[in-house]
Amino acid sequence: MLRIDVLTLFPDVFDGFLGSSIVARAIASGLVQVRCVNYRDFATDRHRSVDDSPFGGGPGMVMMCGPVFDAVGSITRDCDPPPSLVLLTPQGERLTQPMVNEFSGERHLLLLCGHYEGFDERIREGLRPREVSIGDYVLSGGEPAAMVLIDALVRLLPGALGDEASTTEESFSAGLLEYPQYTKPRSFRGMEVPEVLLSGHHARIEAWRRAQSLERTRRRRPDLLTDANDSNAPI
Ligand code: JBB
Repeated sequence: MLRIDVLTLFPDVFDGFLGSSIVARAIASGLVQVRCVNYRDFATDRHRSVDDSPFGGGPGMVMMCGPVFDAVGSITRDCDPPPSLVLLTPQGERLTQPMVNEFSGERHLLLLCGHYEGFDERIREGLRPREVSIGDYVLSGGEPAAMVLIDALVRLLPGALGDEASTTEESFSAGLLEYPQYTKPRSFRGMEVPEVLLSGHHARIEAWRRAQSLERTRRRRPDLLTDANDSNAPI
């Protein structure tokens, strides 16, 4: 059983995600446990502050050390071995499938989601978390990034995907984009399903799909076809 703790100022944001489809089933099957903990429960002043203005001035607020260290301490206290800490931040290493594969081998992860203008630097200095970014765009908080990581991770846990999904993944030529897919009806508003898919000729269908995958990958994501990216192949 993989254990994932999430530190966040907005635990409710995870409710719909954790209650849905593959993640919900993995939790129900005991493959993974996900607990969300609010930093605010570790605030110490009467306003339950978790952020304050930056030394040196400037706009916005910064996540304070106290509630973050105390929250991490309270989760880590009884843990042997201690969890691997992951800080979601635009300053992090880009999330890739090989990185997700690595995380899926961990027993216990503690994800730290930030808000405001970021974290007091001593949180990085004192906790030495692995810093992870899901991409170069501005988010309001680390929660969407944490959900991306959890989703990618849970799919790799043995038994997390039903028969349907795992079959799809098996047939997916590793590291290529998916080929075009069609379902009923054969004709829709003048658009037809390619004849080869209706032929029942399995070898020809396989060849067509392979060619479509390659061509689509070459056009849209040529970066996926370079040798340097061999290890980026999903599963
Ligand atoms: C957040 C996306 C963190 O670590 C930083 C930083 C800068 C701005 C905001 C935040 C916290 S919210 S986490 C991932 C956005 O540099």
